[in-house]
Amino acid sequence: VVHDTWDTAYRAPFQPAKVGEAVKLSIRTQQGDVQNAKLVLTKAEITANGGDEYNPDYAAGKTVTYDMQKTGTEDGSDIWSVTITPEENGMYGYTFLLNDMLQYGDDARPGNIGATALRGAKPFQLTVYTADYHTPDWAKEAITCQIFPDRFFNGDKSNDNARTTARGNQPIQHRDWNDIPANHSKTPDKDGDTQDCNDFFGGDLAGITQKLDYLKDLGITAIYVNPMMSACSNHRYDTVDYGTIDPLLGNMEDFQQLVAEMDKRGMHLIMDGVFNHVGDDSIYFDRYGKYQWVGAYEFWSRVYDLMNTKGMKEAAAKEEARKQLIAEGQVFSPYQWENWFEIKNQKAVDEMGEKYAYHDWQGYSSLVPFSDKDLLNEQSSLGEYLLYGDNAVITKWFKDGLSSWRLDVAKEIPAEFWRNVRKTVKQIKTTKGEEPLLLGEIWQDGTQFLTGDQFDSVMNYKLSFAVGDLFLNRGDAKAADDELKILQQNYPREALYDLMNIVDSHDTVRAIYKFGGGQESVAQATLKDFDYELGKARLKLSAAFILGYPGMPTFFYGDEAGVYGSADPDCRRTYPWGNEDKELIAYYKQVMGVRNAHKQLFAHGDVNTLKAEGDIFAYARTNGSEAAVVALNRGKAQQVVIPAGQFADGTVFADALDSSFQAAVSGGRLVVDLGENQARMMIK
Ligand code: ARE
Ligand code: CA
Repeated sequence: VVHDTWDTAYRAPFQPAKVGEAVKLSIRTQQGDVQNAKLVLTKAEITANGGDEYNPDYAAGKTVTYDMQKTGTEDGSDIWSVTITPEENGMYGYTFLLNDMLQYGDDARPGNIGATALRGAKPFQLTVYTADYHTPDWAKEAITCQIFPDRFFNGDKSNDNARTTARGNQPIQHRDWNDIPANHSKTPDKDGDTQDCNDFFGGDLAGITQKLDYLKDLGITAIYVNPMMSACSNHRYDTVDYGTIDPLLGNMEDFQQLVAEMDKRGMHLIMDGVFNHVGDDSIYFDRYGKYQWVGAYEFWSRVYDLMNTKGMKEAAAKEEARKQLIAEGQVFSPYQWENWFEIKNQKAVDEMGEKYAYHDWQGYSSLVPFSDKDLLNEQSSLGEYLLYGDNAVITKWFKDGLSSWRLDVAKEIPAEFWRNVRKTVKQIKTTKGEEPLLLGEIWQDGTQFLTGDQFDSVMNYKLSFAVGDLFLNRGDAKAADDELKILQQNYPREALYDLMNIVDSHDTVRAIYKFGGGQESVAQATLKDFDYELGKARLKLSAAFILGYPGMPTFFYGDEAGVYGSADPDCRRTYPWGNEDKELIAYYKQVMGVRNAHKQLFAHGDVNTLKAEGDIFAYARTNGSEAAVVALNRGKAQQVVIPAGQFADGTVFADALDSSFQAAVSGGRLVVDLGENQARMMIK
């Protein structure tokens, strides 16, 4: 029995289907073996899978069974086919049922051919997206730099002490720009936490503004800045106030200046939207009782204290105590009325049940998730505040010049909220008069978010694994190509072309360190822990790869300058101003230049793999009359024969990275000399 999702004889189209578009599915069985074949199609329910993962649940979904027709017999096989036209967007799964007893489904190896099973066959995935799904062209055309603001450039020393930090106003710890970040696990704070993240280097928004010409000159057209709203830690995922800029980074004027200067250079700003949790030391939670508004934590502990002192024991007394506190005329934030947060208070648990136990985010007590995600709906003041209200956080920042949100821990927030975010945000234009970009932080397959009703894009960790681990580190170009093919099959083209293509981030080891053989188990990497030159050679390959590929190539600040480091926080070292690897910067500038010089082709053109074998990866980009062939060799020097039958014989490709090299298609092949760890970006 054969069904091959990568072969249009079995599944057409290859790409996801638009709502209302016909999909033809076929299966081949041994001649005479099968008397009837059925297609079992299920639209997945996306449900929380125990913990935090939202996964497709096929068992819970709506199932429709279609009879297949025997359409012919060839080479000893019967061919069965059926054409379906899904009417709703979403993630679908399908299996085949033969003779009403034998199932055939995905065998879980990358892509294509499946396997038979008596029961429980795993469905093949089929993506159906809304007919009007559109993502911003500026993102497809962008080259992005990701900046961790404390570590990029200290442009304003006067703000270095603009605030204290959490836990009863500890002073912030300053470090010398040439130091490396403290290893957090060694510095437990007074609550016994090990993730205090209280070492600061002074980087700020003024610093980014002052270095815009550097970024522009490199070829960067968009900047993704890690959280910059008021917070306590150096990473600022523990939001204190969604409405203000962290004083250590500057103020609203600095923000406006950054945006204005970016505007002048045609650059787009992507900001981190952290809407799953807030900081414990925030105006919303106020664990330390620091703010004028009484936050949720403070409020509920006061309620229970009151119940205690007055000996009020019953459930009804809680309500009484609450009213009494309000009557005392305190300034309450609107937030605790609906109990936005879960409270760490045994009395609360006893009184109201386990639901009110306080859960921190993944064991970090400084991050407090919203207790009840239903409160993100239109009827709640939390929903109002974040999304639906007049000056709601999510829309407000677009008025201030934002072009995009990168949405933190996207899978822990219900899809319904993201649908509403899209509905709201897509009605507004950015201050540049453009379409805003919604980009989710997703590490796994992101299909469920990319069917037209939620995000435009996700962080493409899948590609970083395919290109960085499978191809560049292990030398298995075929395995890498298979992974990329799965993305091409699962993600609608609109999404595929603005994915945030990365090789590393603030959450991973630096790519140069990984490519040079560095191990994550080393907390603070030194040059002895990896091979810098090898790492650098492969880093260059990765840059060429993603600059030639569809999607939004994104670089973590300093990668281009030779910054290395192990896992968080070691990957967040300062940018080495004055001590950069100039040769590496020149290379980045060159490859970015190639993409920017052929923007239409690289941003919008078709892609197809020409060769993916062992150390060699070559792919073509085509767009009307334009064409390019990107060829990479992560092994020893060799002459490579690249199938290029899609181009007419005699077509000449010239390497934009090496003016001395060109090759002409001959007999449907391109013969290309590739040195050790060499990339060529050859333009027709
Ligand atoms: C801090 C310290 C670290 C220290 C750690 C433990 O910085 O040095 O090792 O504590 O002591 C933010 C900060 C982190 C900080 C953390 C807690 O940036 O530095 O760690 O807060 O204070 C999963 C999530 C994904 C998440 C990653 C990190 O699904 O959403 O883990 N990423 C975002 C941000 C982070 C941020 C937060 C979330 C919290 O990008 O920077 O952390 O707001 C698999 C899974 C993924 C998983 C991934 C990585 O592939 O599929 O789900 O991501 O592995 O673990
Ligand atoms: Ca500063």
